[in-house]
Amino acid sequence: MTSFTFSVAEEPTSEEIEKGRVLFAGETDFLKGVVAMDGMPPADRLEVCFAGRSNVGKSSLINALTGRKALARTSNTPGRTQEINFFTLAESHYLVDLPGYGFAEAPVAIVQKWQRLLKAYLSGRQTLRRAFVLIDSRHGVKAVDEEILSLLNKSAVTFQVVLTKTDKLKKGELEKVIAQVSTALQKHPAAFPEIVLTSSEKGLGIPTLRHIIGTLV
Ligand SMILES: Nc1nc2c(ncn2[C@@H]2O[C@H](COP(=O)(O)OP(=O)(O)O)[C@@H](O)[C@H]2O)c(=O)[nH]1
Ligand SMILES: [Mg+2]
Repeated sequence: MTSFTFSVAEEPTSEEIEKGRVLFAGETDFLKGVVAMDGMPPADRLEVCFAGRSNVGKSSLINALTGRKALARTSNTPGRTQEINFFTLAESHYLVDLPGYGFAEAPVAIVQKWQRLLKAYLSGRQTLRRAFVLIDSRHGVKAVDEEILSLLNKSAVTFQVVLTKTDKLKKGELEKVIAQVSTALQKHPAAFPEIVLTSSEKGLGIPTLRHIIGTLV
């Protein structure tokens, strides 16, 4: 079996940071929440999506990227949103907030509906350039994450792991979780070999992520 090496995404240069900043300084708006494929907006621009278990910090990350405090609603009540939420970024991008998973109390029917919609979205969206899979840096890759990782791997969408809430960790702990994530990603060849470390609270890694999104074509 081929072995992949995962590294931490490099700090962008000041020029690259500026480009990312300019992109994300563009107007951002909530476009629509989608519950079925026929509700998707036209695939007429570059698209990235964000996936992660409930409470991982997905809404906070989208808010931090766009500099909008309440664009994607953040809340302490996990598992509420079962819609795929589309946000416009400038005239050129869609940012897509996928429904959170791993909410133990969700009824089976809801989970199945989520899986069907997600599968259809991930395999059928021509303009989807990258999926960011958010992993809580305190927990690493858990069994609940494996399903989305496998789904992404099968759908041939390049995905990149973003560690969230790194402000909650000490340096030694961060290195351990990076190693754990790298090991867990070995069996998923569609994984992009760079991990992004972020803290929405402290703004860490936000310019890096903006830069990464800005370089996708
Ligand atoms: N310390 C810290 N807390 C965070 C960070 N990002 C999110 N949170 C908290 O984690 C909880 C869940 O965040 P939210 O963005 O709603 O998660 P979502 O369910 O994945 O959309 C909230 O209480 C946030 O304030 C972060 O970078 N650092
Ligand atoms: Mg959310």
